[in-house]
Amino acid sequence: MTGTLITVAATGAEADKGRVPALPVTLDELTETAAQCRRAGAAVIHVHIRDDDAKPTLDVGRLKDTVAALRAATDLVVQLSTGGAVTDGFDARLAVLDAAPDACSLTCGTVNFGDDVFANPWGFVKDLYLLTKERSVVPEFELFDFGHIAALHRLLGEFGPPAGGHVHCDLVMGVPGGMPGDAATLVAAVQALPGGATWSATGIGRTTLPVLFGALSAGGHLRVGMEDTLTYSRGRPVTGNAELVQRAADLASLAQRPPMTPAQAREFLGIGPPA
Ligand code: KMH
Ligand code: ZN
Repeated sequence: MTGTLITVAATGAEADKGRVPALPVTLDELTETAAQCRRAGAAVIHVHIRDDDAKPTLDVGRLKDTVAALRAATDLVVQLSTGGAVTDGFDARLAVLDAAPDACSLTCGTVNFGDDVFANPWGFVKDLYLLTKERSVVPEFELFDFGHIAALHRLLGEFGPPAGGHVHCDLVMGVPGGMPGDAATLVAAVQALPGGATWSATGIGRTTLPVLFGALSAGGHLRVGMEDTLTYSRGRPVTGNAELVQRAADLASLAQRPPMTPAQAREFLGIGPPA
């Protein structure tokens, strides 16, 4: 059994800074959060950025500055979101790779997303996958529902293995409109993954803990962070990303699978040394 890969999804595109003051939205806040989360046990940071008004943006110049600042502040694997916000267009989402991150998210299908739709039609998924291979950016396959797993099989069957040669997935569970965040669903999803694939899981909102415990017991890895969860326990807002990482690291250690270092994570995911 390997150690546990812990990814922190620190900001997301949905939470409102006005309502959630602890959300890291400036570059300084993000690098400070990254350093704290590294100390707490994170090995990968999943990154969404905000503009000067704290609104989500995919501005490539800002993304480049963010990648550089995170690399200067930490040795974390930098995984940029290509999902962005539900309002972002496909061209802007493809252009995220111009910022030359270590890794990126790659959602394998469309899903209802609360009252919105997170659009990932096959043509876009295919174009993004081919671009990750061309640019040698290691994708993490984001799976919000079972149809996304079918699309992942098709992607690998038609276009071969990803950059780095290893398939790592993230089960994003408990999104209103996606698969539920419970143990039975988690086990069924894991059984449907391509052979040899590794996986992390994250549960949105109140599904955080069931999914975390389920993933640890099923041999998976963990994603936590304020993109996915804004309360630490019932009625108690999260004070910052680091306490979510610390809780995940403590539970992983209790499960005899302590957190991987970023160097171990790079080897595990097929990502080369830091640029
Ligand atoms: N913000 C969601 C619409 C990703 O980062 O790749 C999409 C998302 C997935 O967060
Ligand atoms: Zn995201």
